[in-house]
Amino acid sequence: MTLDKTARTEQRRFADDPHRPRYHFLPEENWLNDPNGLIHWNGEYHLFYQYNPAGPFHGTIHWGHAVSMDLVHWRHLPVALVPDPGTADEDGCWSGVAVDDNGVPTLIYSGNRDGEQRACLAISNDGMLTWQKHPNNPVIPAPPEHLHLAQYRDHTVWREDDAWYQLMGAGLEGEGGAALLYRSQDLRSWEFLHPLLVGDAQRFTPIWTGTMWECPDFFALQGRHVLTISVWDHGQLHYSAAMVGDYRDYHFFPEVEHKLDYGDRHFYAPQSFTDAQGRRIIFGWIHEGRGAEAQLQSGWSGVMSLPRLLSLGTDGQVCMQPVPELEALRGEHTHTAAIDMPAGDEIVLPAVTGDTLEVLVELAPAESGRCGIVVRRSPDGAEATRILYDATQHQLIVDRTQSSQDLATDHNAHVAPLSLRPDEPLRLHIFLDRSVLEVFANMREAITSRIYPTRGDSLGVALLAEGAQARLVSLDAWQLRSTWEA
Ligand code: DQQ
Repeated sequence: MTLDKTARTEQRRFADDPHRPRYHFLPEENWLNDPNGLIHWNGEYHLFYQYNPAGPFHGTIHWGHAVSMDLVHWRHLPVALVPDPGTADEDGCWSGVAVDDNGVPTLIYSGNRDGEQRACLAISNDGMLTWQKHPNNPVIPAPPEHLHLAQYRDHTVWREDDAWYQLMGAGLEGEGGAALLYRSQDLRSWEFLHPLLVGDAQRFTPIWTGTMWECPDFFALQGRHVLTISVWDHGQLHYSAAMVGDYRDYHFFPEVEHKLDYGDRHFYAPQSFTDAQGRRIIFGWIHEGRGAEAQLQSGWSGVMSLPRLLSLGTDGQVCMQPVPELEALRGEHTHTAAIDMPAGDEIVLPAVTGDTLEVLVELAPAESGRCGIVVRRSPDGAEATRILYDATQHQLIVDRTQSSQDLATDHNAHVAPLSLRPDEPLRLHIFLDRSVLEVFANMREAITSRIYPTRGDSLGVALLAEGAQARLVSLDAWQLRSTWEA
């Protein structure tokens, strides 16, 4: 990342912070939440995000803005949207999207006023450096009258059959989350059509979808349609979910429904976009896993996930993989050849150590027991984060029970269903960036997590088999470079 003077000052300020990521995107300081307005414009990737310049937990939400040529190295740009007193967004510029309106970059976002959110619009005439809000904001002044809405905000907008279409996230009293479909000719005047889909808060299988769907996103993928939502309930952020199915006559017929990432609120409010190469790329907000006081003291909160490429897996589910551009971060490489992993002991890999690592590991599990890899391990094993495949339970687990001796940080395990076929190896692709851990397994599951080891020597990597012998097929590890150095 090329840094201006302010950014350099911030980097010096945080130089001794052992939890601050080195290659994930985050603002120079203070609060980040949802990715917004993702768009590939004139060869540059634009990332807007929910940003609170007053610090974690105080003040109003703005739109931060950054730009990148390669999805990896970002340059901070001036704050894009600031709440304006006396207008529809005076209490915050909440989440939304960017579209190309015949050459004019246009934002649709939720203006927040007096606890209500309404669709607002802003355009840019100078290549997205400054934004002019529409004088008649909000462009959708009120929700549909006949619906009993408990919640109403967030947007996705697309072009179809010579018109613009929009989904707004909602919660219907006594029913569940919903995505409300609107149509417009000009992005400024919107006609409500009907709910594209309504959830059922009383249904718990295959997953529960809560009482409100935040940040709906809707797009075509490999001949099918995907709706992603963020599951909200009475102020609690739960997880992001994906539904895959067919879109016909302005209705959506989902057939497959699953959690998008099993790190729950550590991959929340995701938003995706299509780049010039036709790739569908998604970012999510990686929530903190430590208390409010620790966030206030650190001076920053919230991290953007790595960009992930979306595809449909052989199981019909949405699959996320880190984009190949991330290979640009690779530094020193180590390869570990095949070895047997007897049940019981952890096998420390002395050549692989650090807190900013990419690891590609292939293991042959037994038919029972657990095997995996340990990261951020102190030499005595007192702190350790275990990433394990449980062959009996058919689960991938990020075990955080010993991740930190700071008991005020999250210690629960994250668990994803994962059934390997007979003879199918466990293939883990792991990105460790100090307090951030992103794990991708077998082109199927993802677990994003946060860990806060307290010890400076919690840098070790080890292999682990429990209950049955396993085998390491191969392990490649790279030290990853910081994107914060010029
Ligand atoms: N965050 C935004 C809302 C969205 C929520 C406000 C999801 O627009 O519903 O910052 O994290």
